This record gives sequence, structure tokens and C-alpha cells, in this order.
Amino acid sequence: MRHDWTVDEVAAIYHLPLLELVFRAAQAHRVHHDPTKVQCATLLSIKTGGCSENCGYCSQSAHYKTSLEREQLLGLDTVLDKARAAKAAGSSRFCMGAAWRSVRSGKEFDNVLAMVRGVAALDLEVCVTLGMLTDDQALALKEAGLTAYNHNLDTSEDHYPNVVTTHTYQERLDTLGRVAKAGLHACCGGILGLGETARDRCSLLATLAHLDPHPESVPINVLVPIEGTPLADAPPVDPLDVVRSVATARIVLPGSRVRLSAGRSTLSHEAQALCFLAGANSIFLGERLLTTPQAPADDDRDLLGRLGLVGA
Ligand code: SAM
Ligand code: DTB
Ligand code: SF4
Repeated sequence: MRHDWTVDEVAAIYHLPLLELVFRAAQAHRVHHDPTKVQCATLLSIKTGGCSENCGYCSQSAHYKTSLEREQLLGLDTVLDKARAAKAAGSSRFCMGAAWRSVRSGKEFDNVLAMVRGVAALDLEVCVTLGMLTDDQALALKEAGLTAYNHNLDTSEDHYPNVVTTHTYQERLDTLGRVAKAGLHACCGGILGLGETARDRCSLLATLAHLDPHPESVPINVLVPIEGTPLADAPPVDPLDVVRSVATARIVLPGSRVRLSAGRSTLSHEAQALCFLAGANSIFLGERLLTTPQAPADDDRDLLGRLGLVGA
């Protein structure tokens, strides 16, 4: 495990001839992981919309007029029903997202802690993404049985202010520091398609590799364009660049789970197969991400079956 990758070193990997890159990533994958297994996770938005932040890609920002309906925090029973259904459909991890800038201590946070305890009791890995955290909140989540805290850096430090201005990259890094200090695993990755350059992608991967420990999991999202947001008309990402990004992530973060996340259902089965070969070993299963649709779970089972991969 290296924590001193330079952007130039990461870029040298990212720009290798594609098949050489995929080959090297597949080798790294086999040293650290069982290449026949793909983790299946299910997402649930527990508090939707009305977010104070202006992330230019997000359906849930109150700054943009999107077609999304705001919703209050879901009740515990609703959440646990969804978690049981996710488990029955083959997921081993349940991830809950709230459209908050940061967590406020009080009744709502206590309800989220109850959700974490309840999901953990179902013998599922539990992940939440709630925005910025204090040390005490991170410890409370750890005590409630949280497996990992999702907090993405999303792009390079340089490009970040072009995407969001209501919080800084440093604030994201500070929250990740608190997550590590509380002994929680971090789930931290990015989005392709935010108008970034290849260098920005490499810079993000270098930053992720500088985190000590490396994130337990690294979501690679492809922008799901949302009408009404500044990035609604961003040019689509070349699927082979998704493969490149996954492969580079696998090489610089060899022990982490690399999750082929949002936007996966826009990739062909063949492109997804290349991503799995390049070291992707986790997916979101099911019809819904947080606020946007995905392919039905049956399609994913068909995909894994055709590739001879086992959902885990
Ligand atoms: N508010 C919290 C935060 O920003 O950390 C948690 C929720 S936020 C929806 C979680 C992550 O979802 C973002 O960091 C981003 O990586 C991803 N995301 C949100 N909207 C997306 C979109 N339209 N396309 C791809 N990824 C998206
Ligand atoms: C992550 O990196 N991707 C997930 C999870 N972390 C929370 C969220 C994807 C959201 C995609 C757009 C939507 O459905 O709103
Ligand atoms: Fe809010 Fe998170 Fe969406 Fe940004 S990504 S607008 S912080 S919900």
C-alpha cells in the first residue's frame, strides 16, 4: 500500500495503452481480492431534497429547479422494511443517504442512529452519507454499528470550486479525518463527467491514495445528468474512460473495494465486463439509486450470470 503517489505517477498509469492498463489492474485485483465475487449494495434516500449546498450535479440541491419532490426523514419501520427487501434481493450492504450539508445532533440524528442499529442487526453492512460530521457524531455512528461513512471528494481539488462553492475541498478532507479518527471505514470516491480533465481524475486518485488508511471503498460514479442543474448538458463520458478510471483506481488503491456506482446502467454489458476485469468489485443493485432509476435487479443478476460472477 503506497500513500505517496504523485499525480504524474498516477497519470503515467492512467495513460497506459488501455489493454496493458487493464491487464495490470487485473493482476493487482487478483493479489488482493477474489475476482469471481462482486459485492452487491442497495441505496436508500432517507431524507430527500432541499439541500442547502450547490453541488452542480445534484438533483437534491435547493439551488436548482429539478423535478424532485422534497421528503422528510423516513421512519424507522419503512427503512428496515427496505433493508430486509434489499437483503432478500441479494445485497450484503445497505447504504442510506440524507441530503444534508452537515449532521445536526438531536432527534433526527438519533433516528438515524436507530436506523444504523436496526440495519446492522439484520446482519447487513451499513453505510450512511449525511454530509459533514463532528467527532462526537462520528463516534456515535461507530458505536451504533456503522460499517463505513460515505463522503466523496468527487473531483480534484482544483476543479472542485467549478462544481460547488457552498463548501470547500478542505471541509470534505476534514470530515474524512474525523471519520478515520473515530475508527470508521471511509467510503470515498468521485464522479466522472463533471467537465474535469484526465489530470483532474488522476489528481483525485492521488488524493484518495494519500488518505491513510486508504478508503475501504471507492465509488466511481458516472454523472447522471439531472435536468435543471448546471451539469444537465455536460458531454457524456466515454465508457472506455470509465474503464481507465476503474483500472487506475484498482492499481493505486489495491486493497479497496472499487464500486462501479451511479451511471452504471448506461454502460453496455460489455463495458461493464471490462470494468470488472479492471478490478471493479462492487455495484449498486436494484431499481433506484438515491433519486434516479437504475436497471431492475433481474437485469443485474442476468449480467453477473452471463459473466460468471457471483454476487456477494
Ligand atoms: N449530502 C451528502 C454529501 O454530499 O456527501 C450525501 C448525499 S450525496 C447525494 C452523495 C454522493 O452522490 C455525491 O458525493 C456524489 O458523488 C453522488 N452523486 C450525487 N448526484 C449524482 C449524480 N447526478 N450523478 C452521479 N453521482 C451523483
Ligand atoms: C456514491 O458515491 N454514489 C451513491 C452513494 N455514494 C450515496 C449515490 C449516487 C447518486 C446518484 C444520483 C441519484 O440517484 O440521486
Ligand atoms: Fe447536498 Fe450532497 Fe447533493 Fe451536494 S451532493 S447538494 S451536499 S445532497
